[in-house]
Amino acid sequence: MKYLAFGLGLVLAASAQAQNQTPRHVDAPSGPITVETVAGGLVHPWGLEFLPDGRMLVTERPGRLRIVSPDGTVSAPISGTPEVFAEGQGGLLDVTLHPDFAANQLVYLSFSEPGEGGASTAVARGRLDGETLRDTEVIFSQTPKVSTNKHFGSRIVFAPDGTLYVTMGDRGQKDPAQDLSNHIGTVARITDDGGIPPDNPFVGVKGALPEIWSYGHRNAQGAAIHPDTGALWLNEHGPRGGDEINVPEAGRNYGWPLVSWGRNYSGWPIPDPDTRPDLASAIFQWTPVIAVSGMDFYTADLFPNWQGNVLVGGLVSQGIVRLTLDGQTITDEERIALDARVRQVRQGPDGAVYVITDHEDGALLRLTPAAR
Ligand SMILES: [Ca+2]
Repeated sequence: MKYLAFGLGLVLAASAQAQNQTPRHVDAPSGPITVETVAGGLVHPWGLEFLPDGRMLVTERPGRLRIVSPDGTVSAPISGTPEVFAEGQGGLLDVTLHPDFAANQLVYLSFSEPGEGGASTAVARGRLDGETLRDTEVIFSQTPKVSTNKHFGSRIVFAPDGTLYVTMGDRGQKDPAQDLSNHIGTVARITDDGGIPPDNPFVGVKGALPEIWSYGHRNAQGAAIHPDTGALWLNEHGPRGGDEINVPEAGRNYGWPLVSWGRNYSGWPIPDPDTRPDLASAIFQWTPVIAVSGMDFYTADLFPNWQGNVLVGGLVSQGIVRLTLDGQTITDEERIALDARVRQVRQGPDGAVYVITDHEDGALLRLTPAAR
């Protein structure tokens, strides 16, 4: 009994500490930043979206969707979410709102869908009603399903024209990323109900799947729409070396596994050169890798010097990277250390930068400028 009481005391002390965490300061190269923990105790959080009322939707990879209030209150899991394949890198992944959410309450989720042959990336949508998703339906499934548990990609972002981009990984299969008869290693572009936009590049092309927007991607886990051009930008993991930022154009081939700035982890050579004139090249690459995940453009006033920059998360680099742009040219790079695996980085409606840390005890962080 004595042992039990001692154990319980420790648990209480630990959770009390987590609730009262004081903001910390990070001395970034461009100035000090205040980092607050909005909510902790999230299990491998992956996706983050802002509701119009100021609350936030956060996915947990094992298969839960939660609502986090600005005061840090975390809801019970939202019911009505799809069954997920929660192994390895798989599970409940990204979340986004329909552009007309205020009228239709539609929430979109990407996830690893179990099924015949293994699992694949899929997109479901449902209508948020309190803490329930109603009429949840799967509107897109990557084909084929395969038995690996990695490289699901899986960011979902709506374009200004109302179509939905779905980034997908190569599922560890490599060569099929060059084969247009499957969705392996592609970005798909679909309508809000999973249909095919008639102006997709491979509509009517024999042997190609009509959802495909671009291909030759290895594992794109960050994506955002450029605020001025409306174009999709994404980042994708390289192998040993060669994390990339790409600006995928309709129908183009981004090269994996034909070319890469990286080398494979074991035995399997990637031919030189790093890119070829017949393939679309990345606009930026990191070697050694930062293990890219998450992306957003910064357009708010709170960090005036960050306006027009792109923010990228790093799992291995344990922080965010702020890139200054001139068109599609990266002119400066700042590394902001957060000492945690960053899965997603988003600008919030208040102009603060929100960060999801992907750990067993993961967190939702809020970054604001600190007084010098
Ligand atoms: Ca590439």
